[in-house]
Parts: sequence; structure tokens; C-alpha cells
Amino acid sequence: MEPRSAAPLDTAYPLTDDQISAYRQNGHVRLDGVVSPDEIIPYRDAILAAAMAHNRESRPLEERDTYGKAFLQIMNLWTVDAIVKQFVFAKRFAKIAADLLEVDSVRLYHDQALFKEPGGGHTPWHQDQFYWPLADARTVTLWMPLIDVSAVMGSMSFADGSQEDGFIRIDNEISDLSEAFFEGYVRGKGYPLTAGAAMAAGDATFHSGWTLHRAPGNVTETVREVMTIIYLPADAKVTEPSNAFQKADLATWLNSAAPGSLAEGPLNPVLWP
Ligand SMILES: O=C(O)CCC(=O)C(=O)O
Repeated sequence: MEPRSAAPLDTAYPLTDDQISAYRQNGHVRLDGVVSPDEIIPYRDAILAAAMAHNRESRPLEERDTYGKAFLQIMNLWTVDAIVKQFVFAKRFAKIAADLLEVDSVRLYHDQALFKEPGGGHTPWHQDQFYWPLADARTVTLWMPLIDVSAVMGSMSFADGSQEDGFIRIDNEISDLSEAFFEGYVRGKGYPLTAGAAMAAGDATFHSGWTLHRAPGNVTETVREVMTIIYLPADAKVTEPSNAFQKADLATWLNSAAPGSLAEGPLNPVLWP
């Protein structure tokens, strides 16, 4: 078999001031062509193979709850495959994250493949940082389709500016309840919505940990293959967990770091510079 290889993603993707201020204002920004169609092919193959090898969900869609129907979620694939590691550690992505967060240095929180299956359900409104035991609002997720996706495959929608509200509600994990609550909340606040749109493989959205977001179900016959990477400022600190999810994340992703100490552990290398 040919040894696998992929071109390093280390060249810069310079951001304009407008892109950085759009992110600061709206809590998300879309960046096209972060990875070229040629560059992404070997990475897509590696992420797909690793995700399928490590997926532990085998129940039919109709036996899962709303969260389970939304996507297959396979975490920290950088730890199981060298090509996936090269993707997750790409300096191009980490520099974009540092520029958007307006910090000098970022580290990894974790990665996740999020594959919305054919017939997969909607991703309810939620805030990511509800799950994270972090004392720092400056977090950002790269969300990148590995194949071209149309709007009806489940591309992301955002409530512009909602990141400013921070922690909105204590008991609001991704569920029918979070969908109902945040739908009313977003309407009540009058946030403009950025609707999900078609994206090419290698385009990306970046959203802040407190930005409200959701995605529609996948009505096509094709799996929506998406890879995500979550970045923290290198000096981000851990906070006392405020729910059971944060407690679990602290142990799983942050090496049970003590509240008040740096959010760092063997799984949280500095990726930029
Ligand atoms: O891919 C999805 O449907 C949701 C993704 C998401 O919530 C995230 O990346 O924070």
C-alpha cells in the first residue's frame, strides 16, 4: 500500500480587519477556501476512516434522542491518526484562531468529527461553552465541511451578537428544551440570524463558545462530513465546574486541572505560534 501523506497546512490565511471585526461583533465569521479542494482530499480520507473506525453509535436513528439524531460525534481523532493530527495541528488554522481571538497564542481544547447522517435530525439551538469549565470567554471553534455541503445537509445558523450574553441558563444542554428555550430567547432579543448556506469542502465557519447556533436536519442521501477544532487562548484558566457536563469535560479534556490554574494538560498543546 502507498504510504499516506498530505501537504502540511502551514501557510498563512491572512485575515482582513473586516473579518476580525465581523467576528468580534457577530460572534462568528465565515472564511472561504481555508483549505483548497486539492489539499483537503487526503485529510478527508483520513478523518473519514478514523471517524468510522472510532464511531461507537450503532443504534438506528429512530431509537436515538434529539441530540443523538443530530450527528455522530467522534472526539479527539488527532490522538489516533497521524494525518488527522497534522490537520488538527495545522498552523494555518491556529493562526486564524489566534487572530480572531485577538491573542498571541492558542492551544487545543479538543477536536470532534460531526457527521450528520442522511435523515439525521436538526442540531438544536445551544451554546458550546455551557459544557466547558473555562474562566475565559475567548474560545473559538473551527467548523469545516470535508465535502461540499448544501444548505439542506445541515450547515450552521447563528444568532449574531448572542455571544455577548455569556452564560444564559444553567440547565440547557442540547435538547428539545434548549431548542424551545433559545428559539424564544433569540426572538425576544431580536438577534439577526445568519442562516446556514451551501459551503464547499475546505470553507469554514468560526464561532465563539457563547454564540447561539443550530443546524437543520440532513434531508439528503449524503453524510454531512464536518470536522471541528476548538481553540483556547494559551493563558485560559479553568473554573469551578458549574454542571455535570463541565465536571466530565474537566476530567476528560483538561487532565482534571485545578480551578484557577491554566487550562492545560497533555491533550492541550499550544498550536500557535
Ligand atoms: O455540526 C453541527 O450540527 C453542530 C456543530 C456545533 O454545534 C459546534 O461545532 O459547536
